[in-house]
Amino acid sequence: MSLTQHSELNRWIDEMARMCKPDQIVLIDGSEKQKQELTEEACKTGEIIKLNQEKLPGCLYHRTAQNDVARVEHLTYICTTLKEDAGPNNNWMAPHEAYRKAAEIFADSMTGRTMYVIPFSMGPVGSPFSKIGVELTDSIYVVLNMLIMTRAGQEVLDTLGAGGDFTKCLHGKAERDLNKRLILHFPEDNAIWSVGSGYGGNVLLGKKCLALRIASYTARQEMWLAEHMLILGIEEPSGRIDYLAAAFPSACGKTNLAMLIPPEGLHVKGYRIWTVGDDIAWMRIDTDGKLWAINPETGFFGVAPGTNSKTNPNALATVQKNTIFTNVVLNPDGTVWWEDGEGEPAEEGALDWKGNPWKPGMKDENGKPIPGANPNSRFTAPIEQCPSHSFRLDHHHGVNISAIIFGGRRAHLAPLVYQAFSWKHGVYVGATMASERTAAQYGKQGEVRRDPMAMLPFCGYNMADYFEHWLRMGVRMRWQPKIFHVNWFRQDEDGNFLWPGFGENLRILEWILARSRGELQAEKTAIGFTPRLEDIDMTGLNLSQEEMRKLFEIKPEDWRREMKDVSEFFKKFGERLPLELWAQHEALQRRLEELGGSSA
Ligand code: OXD
Ligand code: MN
Repeated sequence: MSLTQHSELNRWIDEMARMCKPDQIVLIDGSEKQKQELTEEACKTGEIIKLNQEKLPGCLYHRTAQNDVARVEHLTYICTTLKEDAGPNNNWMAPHEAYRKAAEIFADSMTGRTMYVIPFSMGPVGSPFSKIGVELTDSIYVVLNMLIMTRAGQEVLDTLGAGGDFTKCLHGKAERDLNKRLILHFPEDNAIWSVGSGYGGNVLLGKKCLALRIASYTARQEMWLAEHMLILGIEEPSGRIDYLAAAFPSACGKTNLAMLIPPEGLHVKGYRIWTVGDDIAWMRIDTDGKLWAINPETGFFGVAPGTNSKTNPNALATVQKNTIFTNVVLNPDGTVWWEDGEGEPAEEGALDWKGNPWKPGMKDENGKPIPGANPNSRFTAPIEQCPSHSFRLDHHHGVNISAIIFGGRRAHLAPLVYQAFSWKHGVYVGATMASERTAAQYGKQGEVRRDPMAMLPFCGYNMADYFEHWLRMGVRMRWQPKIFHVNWFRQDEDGNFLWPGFGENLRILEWILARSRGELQAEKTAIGFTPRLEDIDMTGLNLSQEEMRKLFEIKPEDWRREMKDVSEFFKKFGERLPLELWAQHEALQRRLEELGGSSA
C-alpha cells in the first residue's frame, strides 16, 4: 500500500528505502500518541533517557557520539552543476560524484533499523511564505527534535496533496564515523543528503540545510530572503510594536537578544519584548511594498552553557518542560546542569556529557578543568513555551520589519552602533561583517573571520550573487527597512568590555527604532550615522563620558587596515562581485581619507 497520496513522494521513499534497506518504514503523523510510543522505544534502547518527570515534565536527555558534537563545515558541500555557482564561500562537489559517494555510505545502512518519514512545514502550514520538506531518517532523536523545531505530521501531507513541491531530505546515522560523514546540498534538485552524523545542526534538516542553504538558493530565484537572523518585536505602552531582524555570527548572543528583558532603568517606559525567532528569518516583499518576515521554525536549538537566570531568564523558563537536552551534565536525580548555568551540579553521582562520572572541579592530567557539559551542548525547546513568544508566530505573513541589524564581535574597530546611509550602503555593511575569534573558538584568538550577513556557512550559492540579490531586493521594496550595525563587544585598552550588553542593549534598539521612524537627528561620520550621545537613554546605567566617547570612537588607522582586509575578501569573488560593492568600498575609502591622519 502507498504511504501517501503523492506519487512522486512515494517513488522517492521507495528508491531511498531500496538503497538504505530499513526493516520497516513508519510515517510520522504528528500525534501525541505516536510521539509517546517513539519516546518509550528510544528509552528502551538507551538512545534517549527520560529526565525527572516531576521536576522537568516531558524533558528528555541524549548524548551524541563524542566525535559528533558540532556542525562540520569541512564536510558540508553545495553540489551544483557548475563549481562557480557554489562560489568561493562553499565546498563544492559535482552532484553525480556526491550522490555516488554518499550512496556508498547509505547502502544497507538502515538494516535492522526503521526509516521514519517526517513531513514538515517550515513556516505556518499552508502559508505562501512557507516551504514543505520530507525528511527520511533512521533516528528517533531526530524525529523528536523535528517535532519541536518544525510543524510536522499529517496536516503537512494533506497540504502537500498529490503533487505539491517538497524538499527531499535524507538522513542516516550510518556508523557516525567522521570519515564517512557528508552533509550534501543539491539546490538544483531541491534535495539534501546527510549521512554519518547525529548532531542537530547536521541532521535536523529543516534548519540550517533547508531553511538557510536550500532556501537561500530558492529565495534568490523567487525574489525573497532566507537569512540567519533573529526576529524581535518591541512594544510601547501605546500598543505600537516595531519588529527588528538581526544577524550575528555565532557566539554573539543572538538567542539572548531575541528574548531580551528590559533593564531596570527603562522600566518606566513600559516596553515589552516579543520573540518571533532566534535563528532564522524568511522575508518577503508583500503587496504593500514592505518587508515581512516569518520565523520558519517552531523551536529553539540553543546553546546551553552560559544560559542562566541573569543572562537569559526567558530561555531558562522555556526549558523547564518538554525540552530535549543534548550533551549536558546528567545529575543523579534526573535533572541537568551546564557550565555558567543555574545552581550547582550534584556533588556526587553526576555524569558528564560523555557519560563518565563527573564532579565539579575535576581536572585532567594537565591540570585543566574538565567541563561537565560539552561547550556546544544544546536544548531543543518549543518557542511557545518562551514567556516572551510573539502572538504572531502563526501569522501567515509574519511581521513587518522596520530595521535590519548586522553585528559582530570587534574589540576595537566598530562603534557601539551606526546606521548605514542607504540600502546599498547597508548591503556593503552586511557584506563586510566580521567577528573576532574568542578563546571559546578554534583558531587564533583575535583573528578576524569575515562572515557576511552571518551567512558564510549557510549561503547555498555564490555569495557574490547573494550580494547582488540583496541589492536587487532593495530596488524592489517600496519601504526599505533602515540598516544598522552594532558591536556589543568593544573593549578598552585593558581588555575590559565597555558596554554591559544583555538587557541594556535595549537602549541601542530604542535609538535604532527612533532613527528608522525618522524621529532623531544623528552625527554624520565617515562610516555612517552615529547617535548624538544625549539621544541614548542612560537612565539607571552609569557610564562616564569618556567611556561613551570610546564606545563611539572611529579610528581612521584601524578602519584603513580593515579596508585592506575587506578588499582582499572581495577579490576572492573576482568579477562576479557586484560593482556597486566596490563603489561603496571606494566611497568609504574617500570619506576616511577626508578624516585625515596617516594614509594607508
Ligand atoms: C546554530 C549555529 O546552531 O548558528 O544556530 O551554528
Ligand atoms: Mn544559527
